[in-house]
Amino acid sequence: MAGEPQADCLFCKIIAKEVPATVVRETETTVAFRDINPQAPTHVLVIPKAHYPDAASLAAAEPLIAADILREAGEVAAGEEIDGSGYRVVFNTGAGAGQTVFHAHAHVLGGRGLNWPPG
Ligand code: IU
Repeated sequence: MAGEPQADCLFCKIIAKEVPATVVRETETTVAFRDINPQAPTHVLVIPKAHYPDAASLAAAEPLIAADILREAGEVAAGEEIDGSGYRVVFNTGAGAGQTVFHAHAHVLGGRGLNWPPG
């Protein structure tokens, strides 16, 4: 069923605490944890507990949870004290855009200068 945990999904395993992660925030619908390969001093992933392969399919099926992801991204930025200096929220969507884990996730990046356009 849509949104159900997937046995072969790494992020579903992190939600189930079968795979360790450094969790910084958790709500009824989301988990935020530090990226294992940080690209900035703050690099946190915010994921829905429901399994959807990318942000667009999450937003189509569960718009309130998609909104939770955006609100939590802001809470992470405030908690990391990068909200004042600026931060970036990124949803890589599709392999061609660099998506490697097909469970929707927002990257929250900050703590250094961020160039535009991104690579
Ligand atoms: P992407 O947008 O799908 O490429 O992002 C996936 C991220 O998941 C990437 O930045 C990885 O470093 C990160 N990650 C992780 O934090 N822990 C893991 O065990 C694995 C990937 I595999």
